[in-house]
Amino acid sequence: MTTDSATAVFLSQAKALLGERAVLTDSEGFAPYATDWRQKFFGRPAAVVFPSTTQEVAELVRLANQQSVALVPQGGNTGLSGGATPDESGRQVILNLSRMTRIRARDQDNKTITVDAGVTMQTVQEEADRMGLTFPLNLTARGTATIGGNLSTNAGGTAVLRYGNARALCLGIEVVTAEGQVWDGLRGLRKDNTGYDLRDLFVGAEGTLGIITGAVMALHPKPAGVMTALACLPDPEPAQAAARAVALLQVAQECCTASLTGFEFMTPASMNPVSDYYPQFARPASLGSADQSCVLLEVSHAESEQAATAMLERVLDIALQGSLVADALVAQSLQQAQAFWDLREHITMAAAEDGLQVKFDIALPISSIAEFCQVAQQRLLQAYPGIRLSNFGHLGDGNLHFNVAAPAHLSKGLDRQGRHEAYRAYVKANEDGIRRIVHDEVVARQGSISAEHGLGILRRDEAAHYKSPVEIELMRKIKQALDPNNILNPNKVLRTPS
Ligand code: FAD
Ligand code: 2HG
Ligand code: ZN
Repeated sequence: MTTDSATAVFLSQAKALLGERAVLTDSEGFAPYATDWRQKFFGRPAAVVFPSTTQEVAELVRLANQQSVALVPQGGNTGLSGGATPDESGRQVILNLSRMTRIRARDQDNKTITVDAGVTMQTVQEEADRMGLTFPLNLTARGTATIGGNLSTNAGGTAVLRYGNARALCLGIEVVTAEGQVWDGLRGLRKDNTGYDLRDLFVGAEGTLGIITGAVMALHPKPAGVMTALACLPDPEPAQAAARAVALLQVAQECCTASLTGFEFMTPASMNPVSDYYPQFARPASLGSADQSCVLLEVSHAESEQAATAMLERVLDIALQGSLVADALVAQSLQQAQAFWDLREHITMAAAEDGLQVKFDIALPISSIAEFCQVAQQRLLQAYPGIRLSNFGHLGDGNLHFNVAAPAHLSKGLDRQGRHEAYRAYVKANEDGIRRIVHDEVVARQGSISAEHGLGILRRDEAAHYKSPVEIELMRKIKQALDPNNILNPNKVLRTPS
């Protein structure tokens, strides 16, 4: 039997199982599923299937395994590494979990919530809020990104500094294995040392080892007061500003300890597109000058808003006196705090509106950030004159999005479409070289080439380049043991051996 006829058998079985409406085979409807959020990767699936229960997922995987049909798990399709995009063979089937939206249990005393994998991050945040608690995992795509996707990418976001990433907030999971068995690991325990940590194997596996169908997530008490400030740094030179931001981070951590819940760095090149394409979310005109970088600080206090304000003001006083900060605004209302976050959260959207970039998601020891920024910036500008270095990110976690945008002059006189084509062509021609410079400098400082977005297809080969053969071999052995027929998201994370 050829793979194509195997796919046809699988699809007729899938239709019998789920009903015709839950199996999309009309290629005209593929667009939202076959391409990634950035429109960098374009796949051609055989179909998109939409199960709504764990049992349906298990049956689908069992059938796919029988027919050797490759499945590409997908949640909200907001991933930034191409992990949820099928290849161009026309044979892979997208297994989209967005119809699995049940809240399975709310446990106030244990401070946990148990959800289907297709529940969005925002829904969990809202449920937690109704329980008088908080679900602190937070990122801009919260309305679409799913808990299954968050766990599979081990997502980070803007509160990792205090609460950890998706892995740290996950107490238990339910998984459908590559053979279609269901592993019920939905334990809500904070401690559990009973052998190999299977949960943590599936978290961050980007759908290559199993399908996450449910999860128990940890909730936290709500802080009584949350205060936000936007500070601008004196240095017009972005690498120096990064050094200054690191110094500010040290002060903020000393003053606030665990109450520091957000510390986001933004260079002018990252904020300028927000002014251009989302002027309503631009940086406040009254704060510093347009060539200065900013830091968004958030402090959460268990006692009161006054206590949070006092803490934040102390940090800013010390910073202003020590010339770490040129100017700062402490949010005077929830609306103003939201405006500061809107600026930060629209960087990715504005960048996408500007055109394709070379995206980075690097992690470094905090102590190396300043020197890294200086060296990487110098090397990049020398090799690629005119590029715009749109550096921003979760500096408090040592995680920067050291993104590179094409030279602006390439779009002179062009309309939006022309600009997008010109920048796409530039990225295509130069991406490999740009990535090599940045990632060589990252790895030279014991950093990571992906802090929170994962490898997917984007960084798969680079991971193989930088990781030791021992590490890659161990990863291959795990993949072989858990997915012997290579039907789960093949060729992602690890290249399928030819
Ligand atoms: P998808 O994109 O659908 O899938 C991502 C990966 O997980 C794929 O490999 C897929 O195969 C796999 N997968 C999905 N669901 C399952 C499942 N149930 N079982 C097994 N495998 C599965 N990420 C951050 O970490 N921090 C940020 O601050 C951040 N900000 C973002 C801002 C914007 C504007 C956008 C568009 C994205 C941002 N992201 C960020 C990236 C993205 O939102 C996260 O990676 C998110 O966790 C992906 O969730 P998803 O449901 O969309 O997953
Ligand atoms: C963020 O921190 C996301 O906003 C997206 O991780 C980063 O656009 C990016 O490169
Ligand atoms: Zn990020």
